[in-house]
Amino acid sequence: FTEVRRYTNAFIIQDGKILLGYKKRGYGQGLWNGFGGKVEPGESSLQAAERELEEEAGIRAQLRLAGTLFFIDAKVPWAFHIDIFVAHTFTGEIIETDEMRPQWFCAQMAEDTEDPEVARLPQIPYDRMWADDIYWMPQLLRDTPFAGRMDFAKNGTLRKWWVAKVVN
Ligand code: 6U4
Ligand code: NA
Ligand code: NA
Repeated sequence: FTEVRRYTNAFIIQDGKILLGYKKRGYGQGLWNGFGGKVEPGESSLQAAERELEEEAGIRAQLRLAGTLFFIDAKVPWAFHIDIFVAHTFTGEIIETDEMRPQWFCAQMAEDTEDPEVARLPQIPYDRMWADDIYWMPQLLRDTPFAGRMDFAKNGTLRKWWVAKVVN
């Protein structure tokens, strides 16, 4: 590959639940993920993340950088630099869009869940998410800054990865 392309991915984590979207089209179709997309020319990744969250889920939030990931996918001739953002509050009404079907998931261990409504939510569907997500989602849920690197093979399997905590 000869290019790096910048992307964003944003999660709302609130009261023991996490908002994910089912990707209805394009790259990662059929997987659950945060809301996000390409950073446009002239935008910061924060601006892009807030714009994409509104475009894909209909809501606005003051996002904060939670982590940074660098992916290589043997099927794609560029590398992905993805900034992961989080917010604990948002404004507006969550809506389904052409690209994403939003849904809340339980973001706690069952034994930690006191709110019965949260306990009834489905668990985070790691088996229907990008294979790397299970390695950094715990850091995101714990509010630990993280960085990572993942290599996907042509057949879609995760060949190599690491995730580390950012300490300063
Ligand atoms: P268009 O259709 O051009 O508007 P856009 O919404 O800008 O597309 P899209 O949806 O293709 O971009 O962005 C890809 C999304 O997939 C970004 O949110 C980043 C995310 N993504 C890509 N590889 C990922 C991976 N391995 N793990 C992960 N998210 C990934 O969790
Ligand atoms: Na997108
Ligand atoms: Na876009």
